[in-house]
Amino acid sequence: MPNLFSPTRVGAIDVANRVVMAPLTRNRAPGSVPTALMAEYYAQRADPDTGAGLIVSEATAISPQAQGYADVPGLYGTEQLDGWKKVTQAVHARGGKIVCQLWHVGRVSHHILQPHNADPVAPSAIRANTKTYVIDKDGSGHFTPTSEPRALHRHEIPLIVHDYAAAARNAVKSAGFDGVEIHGANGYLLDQFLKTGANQRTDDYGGSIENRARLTLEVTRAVVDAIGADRVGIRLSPVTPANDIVDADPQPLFDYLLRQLAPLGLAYVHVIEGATGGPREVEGRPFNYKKLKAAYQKAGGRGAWMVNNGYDPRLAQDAIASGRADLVAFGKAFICMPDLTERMRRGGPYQGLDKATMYGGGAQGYTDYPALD
Ligand code: 8OZ
Repeated sequence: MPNLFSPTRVGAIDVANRVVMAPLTRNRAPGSVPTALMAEYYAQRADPDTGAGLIVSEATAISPQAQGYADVPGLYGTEQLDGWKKVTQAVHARGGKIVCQLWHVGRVSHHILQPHNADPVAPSAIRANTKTYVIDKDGSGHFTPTSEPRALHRHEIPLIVHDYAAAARNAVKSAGFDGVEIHGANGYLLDQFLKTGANQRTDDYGGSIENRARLTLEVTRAVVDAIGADRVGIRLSPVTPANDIVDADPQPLFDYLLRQLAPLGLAYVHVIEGATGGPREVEGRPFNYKKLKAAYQKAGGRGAWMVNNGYDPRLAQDAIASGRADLVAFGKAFICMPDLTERMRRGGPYQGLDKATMYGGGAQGYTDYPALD
């Protein structure tokens, strides 16, 4: 029977344990370029004996337009790729594995973060009632409401699909990542197209479930064509309210999406259960994850099933031992415990998170959380 500490295969990637470091936005990449400090941070969590079997990088912009927060990294410029190369080399030197999370924020942005101060793009011109993170001229960072988006023209959509594929190629071929994770969750561009609350298009990307799922499927196929399915995962959040997103009827939408993804042969599917970073049950938004997984597998979906959100060591161990999941991703716990896997093996001790240093800043609250002796 597998447990949290048993090795497995995630597509083409051999992992030493079932403990995954979830993608975590930290806003420590000035000018979108990954730094040496970031390499140290990821390397601290990459040891296959004490840390993550697999690291999913913080969300990374696939293009300038894809950016929605200050000081998040990108994956489209030479300097960015050189910066990431240092990160992946540091992780691999410790024996770890790391995939890059491919990100387009869509409407969750601010015009001051966009090329030529443009309005952020979205399926429809509906503002998200949420905040983004900007840095003022004096260097102080703060959260501010997103700006009004504009609806994408039909002819712009293939360019975005192309940007995802190019970023995936950059990640694997230039930056040395073991694979990529498509960010289809948390109210960003792909989730905006999927869900009725943000998508009111009247063309073939809006309306029916088939139409709303079209962009996510086109992006996934393009990324698979670029780097091979066995190095591609996708993250989804069927009922999260994050970034003001909602769907009128998420179960048939996600059951359909997973049935369509199944034949592609992805390395893994990563599901956020409930409200991202919050309760595992969302009031008024029931969802059957078991049914979702069954729909995927019945349609031929193999690959690993990764779960996330509110897992404690016991719930995680149960999920693996019962076969309900193959991998469990931990976010906040990996910020404050670089050796989380070793701590779970020993049954503790666990240490807490300093929320004040989550977004922006330097080494404090980033690379200075102590490991066990
Ligand atoms: C927290 C702050 C900014 C971005 C996500 C990429 O929710 C994020 C994110 C989280 O997926």
